[in-house]
Amino acid sequence: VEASIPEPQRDAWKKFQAKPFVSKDDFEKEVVRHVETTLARSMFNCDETAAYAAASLAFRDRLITEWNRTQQRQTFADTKRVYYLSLEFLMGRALDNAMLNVGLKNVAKEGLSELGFRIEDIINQEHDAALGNGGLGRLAACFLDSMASLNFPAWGYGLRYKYGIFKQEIVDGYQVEVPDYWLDFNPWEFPRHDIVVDVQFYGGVRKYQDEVGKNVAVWEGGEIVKATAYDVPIPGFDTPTTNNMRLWSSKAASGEFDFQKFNSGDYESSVADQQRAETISAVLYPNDNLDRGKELRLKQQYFWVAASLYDIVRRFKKSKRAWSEFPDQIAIQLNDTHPTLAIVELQRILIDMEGLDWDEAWTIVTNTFGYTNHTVLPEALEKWSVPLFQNLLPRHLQIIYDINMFFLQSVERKFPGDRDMLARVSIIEESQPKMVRMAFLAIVGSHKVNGVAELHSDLIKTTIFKDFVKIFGPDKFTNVTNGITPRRWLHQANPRLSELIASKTGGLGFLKDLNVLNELEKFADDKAFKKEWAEIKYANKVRLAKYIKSTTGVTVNPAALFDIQVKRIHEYKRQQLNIFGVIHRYLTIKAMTPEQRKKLAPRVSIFGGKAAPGYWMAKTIIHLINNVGAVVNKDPDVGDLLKVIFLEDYNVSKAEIITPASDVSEHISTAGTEASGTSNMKFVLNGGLIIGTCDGANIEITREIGENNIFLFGNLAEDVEDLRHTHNYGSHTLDPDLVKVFDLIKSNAFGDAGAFGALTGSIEDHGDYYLVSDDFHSYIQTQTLVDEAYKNQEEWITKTILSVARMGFFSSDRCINEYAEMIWNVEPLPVEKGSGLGKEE
Ligand code: GPV
Repeated sequence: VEASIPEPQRDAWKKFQAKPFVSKDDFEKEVVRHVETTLARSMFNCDETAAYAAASLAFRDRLITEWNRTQQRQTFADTKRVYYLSLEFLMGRALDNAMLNVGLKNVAKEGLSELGFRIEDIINQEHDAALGNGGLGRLAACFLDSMASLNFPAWGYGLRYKYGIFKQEIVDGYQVEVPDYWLDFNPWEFPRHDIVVDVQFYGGVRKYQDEVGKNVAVWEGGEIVKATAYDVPIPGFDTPTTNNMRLWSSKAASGEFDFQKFNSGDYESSVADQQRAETISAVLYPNDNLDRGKELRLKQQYFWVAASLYDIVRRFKKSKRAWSEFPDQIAIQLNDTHPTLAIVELQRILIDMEGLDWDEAWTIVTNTFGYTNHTVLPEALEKWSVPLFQNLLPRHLQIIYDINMFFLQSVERKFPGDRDMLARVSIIEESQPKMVRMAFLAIVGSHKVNGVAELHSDLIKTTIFKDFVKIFGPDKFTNVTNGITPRRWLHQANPRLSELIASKTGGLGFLKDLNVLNELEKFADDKAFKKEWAEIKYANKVRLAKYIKSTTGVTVNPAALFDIQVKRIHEYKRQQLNIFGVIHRYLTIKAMTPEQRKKLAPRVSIFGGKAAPGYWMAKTIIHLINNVGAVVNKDPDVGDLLKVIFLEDYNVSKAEIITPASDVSEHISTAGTEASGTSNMKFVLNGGLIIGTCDGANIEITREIGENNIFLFGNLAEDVEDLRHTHNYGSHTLDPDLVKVFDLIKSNAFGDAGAFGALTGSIEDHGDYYLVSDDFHSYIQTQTLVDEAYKNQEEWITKTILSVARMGFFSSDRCINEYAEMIWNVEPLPVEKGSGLGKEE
């Protein structure tokens, strides 16, 4: 029931409408009010936690006012909306972002200072919202920022995990996982206890013919779990548009607990039911680029998809439009295959609940969805066992079989008699047990499929989805190269650099049109500019050096070359190549004369990243890095020339400190394995150079910034398959320098070598699938070039300025505009800068 206030009473509402604060005084008033009322504290009892809480609540109130207006404006305009379905949103902290996006950070800074606090300390109180694993989740967060900043009517839909990605502790060199309970105090979410959706699981399907002979399917029985909405406002930068991220939380259908069971004395099991339902949204699966096929994960997926689609369809039905207009009003983007069930769920709603014909419904479905693929790694491609599916979602399995039948019939018409083709492209894999191939279902049910960088989009067309290009034609497949939001990854993470750029390019306009950075080219040889530029890099390195000292106890020299690799630990990302290279450097230093040592550029090798808890090889790599650090960092022969640091618990807020402090960063995946990578973009945008393979977005970064400004090495994607074949069926001799590294490890130089046997063995004895040995020589040589180039600081600085100047392409704003035009067919809803927006700049 809509509870709209009648016309005559609305004047009172308008008179007292909430007004977002703009001035410092009004901000302080809000903070004091929240301290004294919301938090029930006072000036005698206000620590930094309380000040953080009050400042956040003040900004939250402000955001929610704009959120309300935005939603009203979008509903009234009734234009097409985008729904971005993602199981991960790696948002990081919200306060700093909110202050900068509404343009009131200086107001808040002065206000907090008058109230007795330093803004940095307050910002640091916030717990990261870490509802994601890595690049895929952070991409979703950057996209939300861009969609709001560009005024697109767009919502994100996800799960409100009680536990985000685990916190990583390093104990004796090993990774230990600690649960991340982040909801203790979260001012950024609004529980919507009025928005609750029933989600059904299990049960069975009854089929019959109705009076007019139509086939009807009824999904009945089973159990119901309730989905409650929690809304998180997403403020755009320098615009009032404030979009919504809606996260679903699960609860048992009977509320607190089952009163019937309770009354019949079965108290324990009624509480147990409750617990079981809440398990669905309890924890984020900590795997990156890996599918484990667990039932609870499928439950999460359906729970989230069913609640989101119910919500979307409910909103559409209020408009009283014909169903055929659904795709004109709604675009749904599937962030990887995780939400692919949405395709089946919409078809089910249309045919089972709304009574549409199959074909009519299917046209609507396929015109609504777009699917983004983020990997070609076979172990990451989702498959669900048919028996598991049959049990959990019996009606959906039937619909999948029907979708597959109609699809295979169309393939048969196009390629008559090609049985192999039918077997290859079938959505159902005829294995034991049979499996549902989610990527194939996503392709068949979407109108566009995109990869996330040019090489990757080419690879999916020529490898894993080759047959589908033949079936649907090449136009169904497209590329949208990833991007990052310059608001967080430049303005927020690197305020001094942002300020310098603003002073030379006429204000903060570059944050809305990143191509404006081009204007920096003319300063690439400007002495005074270069000096300021270098000073900022140095200051950022000092900041990181302090952080390293305080967290690891190791002193590093900020004048050394900072070489950083931070990302999820994965064999394909090849942190092992990096650490073997470090060991090689250690051997080289040990063999040098004191004179030779004087000529070497001091280096700090910095690693960070989490390993999936069940990924033993990744954990072994972490262990080796830490053990190498323990030896190298206290070796008097080495001193400042080499330090090896592993930063614990890498996350978004730490990335904001780490990224601006690199001289070089490493993006060294085996060619053809990293779909895009996005931290490569962040590092270059912050004035760091890259050492990288010809993989993912590295290739396009090279094209944009010029090959003189990047250190590329290693085998090409096109040669990887042959090399692997040679390893397995030809001769496989290891690189001699790598053999020396292995010999040192085996001499127990870094602790009991037994601990690293699986790692060295994967390369020596098990085919070296990731081509570590093949690329080792080229990697070492390129690192030597880095050493040499760093000695010429003048040229180095010029390279970094030119690189930053040419990074405009990698704004996530460019990405979102491409999605909007090529996939979603949506327009922004422009909005005049109304009252209430901060007018700082
Ligand atoms: I599939 N990605 C990720 O972070 N987790 C996953 O489970 C899968 C993909 C990443 C890719 O590995 C990156 O190359 C890419 O830049 C990122 O998704 C965003 O597209």
